[in-house]
Amino acid sequence: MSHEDFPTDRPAVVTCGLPYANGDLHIGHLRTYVGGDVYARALRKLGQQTAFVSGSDMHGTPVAVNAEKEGVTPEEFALSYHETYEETFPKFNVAFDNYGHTHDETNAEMTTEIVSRLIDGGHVYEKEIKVAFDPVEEQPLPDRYVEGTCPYCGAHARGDECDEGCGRHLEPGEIEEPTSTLTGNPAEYRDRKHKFFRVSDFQEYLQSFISRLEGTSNARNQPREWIEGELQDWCITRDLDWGIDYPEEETDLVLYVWVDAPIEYISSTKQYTERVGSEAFDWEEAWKVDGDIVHVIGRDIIQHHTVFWPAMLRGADFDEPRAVMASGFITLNGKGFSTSRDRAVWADEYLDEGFHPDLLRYYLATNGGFQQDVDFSWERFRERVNNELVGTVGNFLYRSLLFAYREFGGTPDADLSSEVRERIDEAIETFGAGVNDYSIRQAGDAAVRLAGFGNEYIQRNEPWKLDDEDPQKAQVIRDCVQIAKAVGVLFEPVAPEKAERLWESLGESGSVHDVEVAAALEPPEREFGEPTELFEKIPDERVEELNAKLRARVEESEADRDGDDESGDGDEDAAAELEPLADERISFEDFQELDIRVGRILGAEGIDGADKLARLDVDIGVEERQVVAGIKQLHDLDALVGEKVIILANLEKAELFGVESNGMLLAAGEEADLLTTLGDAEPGETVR
Ligand code: B3M
Ligand code: ZN
Repeated sequence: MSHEDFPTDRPAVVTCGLPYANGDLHIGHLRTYVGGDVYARALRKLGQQTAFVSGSDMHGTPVAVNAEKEGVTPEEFALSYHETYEETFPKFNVAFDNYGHTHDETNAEMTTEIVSRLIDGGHVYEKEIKVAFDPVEEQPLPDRYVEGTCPYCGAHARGDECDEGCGRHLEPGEIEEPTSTLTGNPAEYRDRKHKFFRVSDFQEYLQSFISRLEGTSNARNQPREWIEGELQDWCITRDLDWGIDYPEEETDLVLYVWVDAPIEYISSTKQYTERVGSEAFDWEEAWKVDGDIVHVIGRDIIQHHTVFWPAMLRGADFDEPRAVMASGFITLNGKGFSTSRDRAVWADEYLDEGFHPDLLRYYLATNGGFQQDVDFSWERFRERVNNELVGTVGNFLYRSLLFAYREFGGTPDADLSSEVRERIDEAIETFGAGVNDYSIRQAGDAAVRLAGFGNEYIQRNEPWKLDDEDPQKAQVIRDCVQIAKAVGVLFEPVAPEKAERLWESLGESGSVHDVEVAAALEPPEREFGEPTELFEKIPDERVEELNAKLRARVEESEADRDGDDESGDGDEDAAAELEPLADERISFEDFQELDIRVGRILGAEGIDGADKLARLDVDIGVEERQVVAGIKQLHDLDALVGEKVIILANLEKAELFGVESNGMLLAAGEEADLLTTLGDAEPGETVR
C-alpha cells in the first residue's frame, strides 16, 4: 500500500529523534540530524511544503541520574545541554524550523491534552505492579536507577532497555537480580500502583498501519514480529519528581519519558506555526487532519516509533506517521564510539580542527545507505573529500567556470544541448526517486554523479582545443555552466553552504536554499566573476595527526578510569570484564607483518602537560627508539630503567602531546602490566 509520491499538496513534517539533554554531541550523534536535515531540504527542493522540527529530551532517568551525580537540579542540568545543542546544530547547517524542548509549557500542555484524551477514550487503567526499591535509601528505582539481568536474553540490562543484549524495551519489574545504580545496594521489588496504556486496544490498527508505513525497510519490517504477537500494555508512569505530571488526579507520579518525548514533535511544530502563522504552516492540518509525517531516528528506537507512538496518536485522534527512517549504527575506526572513554570525534572538536561542516554532512549522508552501519575514520574521510569532493565536484566546477569566465566573462550565448538537458533531467529524476525511496544517499549522489558527467563531458569535447570562432566552443561551455548550476541546486540538501557559495559564484541572485529542482534547467546568468576553488584537499599528515590525537586521548582517559577505580568510587562493572575473543582470524602472513622486538628501557620521564603519558628511550638492538606510552601514573618511571620490554617496532609513527612516538610498548590490562621475556633474549631479537 503506498502513498502518493512527494511532492504532495499536504504539509509535511520531518522530525529527528530528540537527543537526551545529557552529554556532549559527537559526530556519531549527528548522523540522524544530518540525515533529517538533508531529507527536509530535499523535500523542499521537490516543492513539498515542509516543517523540520525537533527538540531536546529533558526528562527521564538518564538526565535525573546524571544531574544527581553532578549535584545540580535536573532542570539546570538539562537546560544547559539543551542550550549547547541549540547552538551546535546550526553549526552543522542542521536548520530546524523549530527546536524546542520537552520541559516547556507547549509540551506540558500538549502532553496533558493527549494523555487526557487517552484516559477519556478508556485506554488507560491502573494496576499494581512490582517496582524496584532501594531498601536502604527507601527510594523507588525507576528505569536507569536499576540494573540487572534481562529476562529475555540474559544480558546485562539497564533500566528500561536491554541495550547490550536483545534491545527490547523492558517494563518496570522485569529486570532480574536488580541492584541500584546509585548505591550498588541490591534492590527489592515492592508493590506500587501505576498507570498503563492498553496498547492491545490498537493491535488491529497497528497491523494495518504497518502495512501502510513507508521508510527504511528495517523500520517497516522489525515491528511486524511485535505486532503479530500478543501486545503487552505499556506502563506510562514513574515514581520520579522529574517529568510531566500525570494529569487529572492527585498522584505523585510523573509520566514516563517516552510519553512526552514524541509529543514534542507536535509541540515543536505548533511553536513553529505560532512563529510564522498558520498560512505559512498549519500544525493542526499536519498533525490532526492530513499531513505527511516522516520520523528520522536511530534504529534502536524503532519500537517506540512504530508501536507505542502510533497507538498513542490513534488513541488521541491524531494523524499517523507516513514514514520512519531508521539509521544504522556508526563506529569509529571499526569500533563503537565510547563517550566515557573519550573514544569519539566530538562535534565541536571537528569544527575546531577547521573542517567545513558540509564535508562531514557529505560523509554521513552518502557513505552507505541510511539504514546501514557506517564507519567513520579520518583516513576514509580524507579519501572521500579528496577524491569525490575535490577530485570530482570541485575540479569540474573550477575548471569549467574558470574557462567560461576567462573566455566569455560568464555564460556564452548558445542554447543548451539536448544531450546535457537530458542528463540533467535524469539527475533530477534520480534525486526525486531517492527522496521517494527515503534514500538520502541516492538524493545526495545525484549531484556528484552529475559533476562526474560534467568532467567527462568537458574532457571529451576539449573546448580548449577549439577555435574562438567555432560555435562548438560556446556550446560546450554553455552546457558546462548549466551542469554547474544544476549541481548547485541538487547538492544543496547535502552541502547547503557550499552550494550557496557556488550559487554566488554563478552570479545568481537570491538563495539556492529557496529554489526548487526546476531551477537546475533555468538559464544561467550571462555574467559572473572569477571562480574560486570550492573544496580543499586534506593532506595525509593531517590524518596521522588526528589519529594520534584520538589515540592519545583514549589512552589518557583509560588511565583516568584506572585511577578512578583505585579510589573505589568507579563503575564496578568496568573492573574486570574481559573483552570477547575476536571473531575474525588473521593469516600467518598478516601476523608476520608485525615487527615485534625485545627492547631495553634506557630512560623514562613524564611528558609535561599530559597526566598519563611518559616518554621512553628504548634500545631495540638495531637502533634506539623514542616511544610514548600511557603509563606515567601506573609505574615508577625511574624503576623502569634497565627493564626489558616488548615493542611493536613497525607501527606507524604518531605524535602524542607534541612528542613523536616511534613504536608501541606492549602491555596487558587496565594497569598496563608491561610485557617482558622469561629468559635472556637480547634487545633487537624478534618475537614470533
Ligand atoms: N531521547 C533518545 C534515544 O533513545 C531519546 C529519543 C526520543 S525521540 C521521541 O535515542
Ligand atoms: Zn535482552
